Amino acid sequence: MRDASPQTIYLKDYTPFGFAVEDVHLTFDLAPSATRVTSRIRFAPNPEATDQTFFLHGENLSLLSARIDGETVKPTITDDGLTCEVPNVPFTWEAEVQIDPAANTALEGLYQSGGMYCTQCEAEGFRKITYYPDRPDVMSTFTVRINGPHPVLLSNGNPVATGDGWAEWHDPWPKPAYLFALVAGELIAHRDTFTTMEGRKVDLALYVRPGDEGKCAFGMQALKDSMTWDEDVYGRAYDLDVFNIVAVDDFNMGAMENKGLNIFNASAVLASPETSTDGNFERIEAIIAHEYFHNWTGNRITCRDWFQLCLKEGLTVFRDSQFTSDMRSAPVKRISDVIDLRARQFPEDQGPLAHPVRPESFQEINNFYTATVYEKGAEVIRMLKILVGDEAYTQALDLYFDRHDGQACTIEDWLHVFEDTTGRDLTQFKRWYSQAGTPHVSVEDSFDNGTYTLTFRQHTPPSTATPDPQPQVIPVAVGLLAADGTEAMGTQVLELTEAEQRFSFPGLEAKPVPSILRGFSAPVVLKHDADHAFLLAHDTDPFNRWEAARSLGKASLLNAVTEGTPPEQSWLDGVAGALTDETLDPAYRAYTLALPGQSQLAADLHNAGQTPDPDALWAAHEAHRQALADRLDDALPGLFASHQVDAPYAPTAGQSGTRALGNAVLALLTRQDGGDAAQAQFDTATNMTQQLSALAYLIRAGRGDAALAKFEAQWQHDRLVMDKWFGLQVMEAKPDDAADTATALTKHPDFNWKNPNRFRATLGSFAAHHAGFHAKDGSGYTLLADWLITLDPVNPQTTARMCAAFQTWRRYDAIRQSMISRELARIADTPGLSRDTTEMITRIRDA
Ligand code: B3K
Ligand code: ZN
Repeated sequence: MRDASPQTIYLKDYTPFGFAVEDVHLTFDLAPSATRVTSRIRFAPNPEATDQTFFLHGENLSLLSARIDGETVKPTITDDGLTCEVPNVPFTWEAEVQIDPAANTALEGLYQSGGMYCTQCEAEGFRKITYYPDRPDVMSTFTVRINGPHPVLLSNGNPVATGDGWAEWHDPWPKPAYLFALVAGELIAHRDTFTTMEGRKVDLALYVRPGDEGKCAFGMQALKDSMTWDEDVYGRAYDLDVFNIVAVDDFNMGAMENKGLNIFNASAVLASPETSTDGNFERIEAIIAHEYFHNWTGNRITCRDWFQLCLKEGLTVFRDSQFTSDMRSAPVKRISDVIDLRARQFPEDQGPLAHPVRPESFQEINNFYTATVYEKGAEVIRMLKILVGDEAYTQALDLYFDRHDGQACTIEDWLHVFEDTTGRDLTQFKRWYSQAGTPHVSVEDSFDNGTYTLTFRQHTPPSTATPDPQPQVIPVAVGLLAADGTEAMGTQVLELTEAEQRFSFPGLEAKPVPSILRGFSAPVVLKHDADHAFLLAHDTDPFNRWEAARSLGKASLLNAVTEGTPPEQSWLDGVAGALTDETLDPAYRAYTLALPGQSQLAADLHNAGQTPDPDALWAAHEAHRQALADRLDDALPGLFASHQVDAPYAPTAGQSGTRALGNAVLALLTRQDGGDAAQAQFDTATNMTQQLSALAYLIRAGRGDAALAKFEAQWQHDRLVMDKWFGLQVMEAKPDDAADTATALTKHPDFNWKNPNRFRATLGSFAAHHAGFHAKDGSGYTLLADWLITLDPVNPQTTARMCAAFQTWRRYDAIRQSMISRELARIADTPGLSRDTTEMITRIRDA
């Protein structure tokens, strides 16, 4: 049972641990309900520490025995660890504890999934395995012996020896405990090898449950591509003899970068054309790259404390986005990253959960694995690269790896390498790490005597986390277009540092049309009355060209909601023009068709001082899609036919772009033909991308029942495909039916709510259904709250994460607010509520 009043931890209170750990030996005797963990750890007093208290973290452990230098000791045990008298010279600590992996439903520490044993230790799960200084600045080598009857016994590092019923592993690279991992089970290995640029031959293996061996090839190729890319682009080679990945069905997030033994949610690694969509393939490639890249940015150089989480996560997200841009299309990747940033990070930054990229306090660190730390953290690095230039970025990174290899570092260390490389003072830039909130940048322009002037104003709305935000360093990439659409000035990066700043461009013949924030050069809200139709037709910057279509669509939708106007001609014409422009990449054209999400439109209305009506937003979306279908009516069958892939399925950028556009057109066509083309596609589909999109449109058209039944019969045996079946029905439900659909699915015999993937597929999809979740009668709020209350005692991490569905509650009308408030109170008052969920609900209610 957790503390009634959880403790708040502050960045400013950091002190080093009183002891260094020289090496760690662990022995595991595996048994489902009574696993024995024996530890032998060499400690030495840390001369740099002022506090020499010997405190070891430990939670839910039964201590069977403890010895110091062979003598039995009796430590003082509390809920969160133990203290003990120790000598002030190096000594050996030995302990034996017993744990219960079979009862571990929180999926943190050592637990069981589908008959196998696996671990998740980041951030603070190792303390559920044995007593240890479970903090990232304590790094050590580990030797692990596993005794168990399973054919596969894995841990970090290199294999040392193995025998009947046991295996021993040694990890020569000092690491914090959060990177510890162990896996045991009846697993099948998909093997390959990779030779590094240093000539080291690495044995690669992807371990899966029997039956999944046909879904490994793509992940393995992605791993090899990642290894090559990190050598080519960052000069970083792999450093062990083996690299293992294990797929696990029950996992709280995507994957985990444990040294030499990455553990993956099965959904983030298993792929086949029949069972995975193009989007799944791209996500898998990115996650494999992300976890692999952590080997240098996270593992070799780790974080001093959890406040520095963005040091590894922001950088690694940035690196995986560079990888995807290189492997696929850079403009398309940028567009999808910005869509994601606006959908997930902006609401966080503009609501009660706002926190700086480097937070200054927390109660439960798992609650800070956020879009702000990850995605805004990556944007900050992207800005830094824009500001210092590509060459200096490469030099700074080389210095970072050189200077800090083997260390646990801070954001200060990170910024110093840039200051030392470039001579730049990054004091003001550092505000990106310390201030919460999204800066709003407004622009005015004037033209006088051949000189064009842009005036920028930046303002960050205050938040509880940052009540008095100061101006930030904002790189604004700007280009100027002449009236005939040619470029009057190529892209220049302007550096905003003041609240108000002016930039002049002399020597122009006529007033140009500005293209501002090209490539989305900073994570800000841009307020600018641009000539979107002109930019959509002429901008040479692919991001801003897409952004122009987006802005037209947004304006048309917002006018429809506030003024009741029909979809605007400029948007219809612009999108029709882009859609039929064969010079543009199909994937890009598909993005041009997509409307800004209803939740984002709700945020826009709220920011403009209005109260969003979810039903009106739904209706506006529908009207816009219908208007587009009508506008393109004649062209749709031809466009559909010309965007089909004849070649055998491959998850390449080219093929998936063609399918994305073909399916975006099919969505419109379904509105015109009642679903005949979608039915035909469903009946003949040979890959999941085509099958699932056709199914979605059939549901939308109100004729999905037979297809849903057929899909279920076809895929009942496949957990990951059935997650899609659960999710899609909720996503595609009409607002009035969404809660009933979700409720009915929770009664389905295959609704295993303790499995995070299935829970998220059903309830997560429901919370993301804007009009369904915000149904007028409050049924959506009650449904989600009921399930959060049910899940919390079983899996606090997944529960706490999903509480974020309520973070936008202050946007809505008084009646909805009071209904949400009641549900938040009901969750908060639940006896024994976890620290994770308590912190989230408190933050959401307080602001
Ligand atoms: N580092 C892990 C996330 C751990 C989350 C702990 N609640 C995966 C990643 O970012 O690569
Ligand atoms: Zn990561």
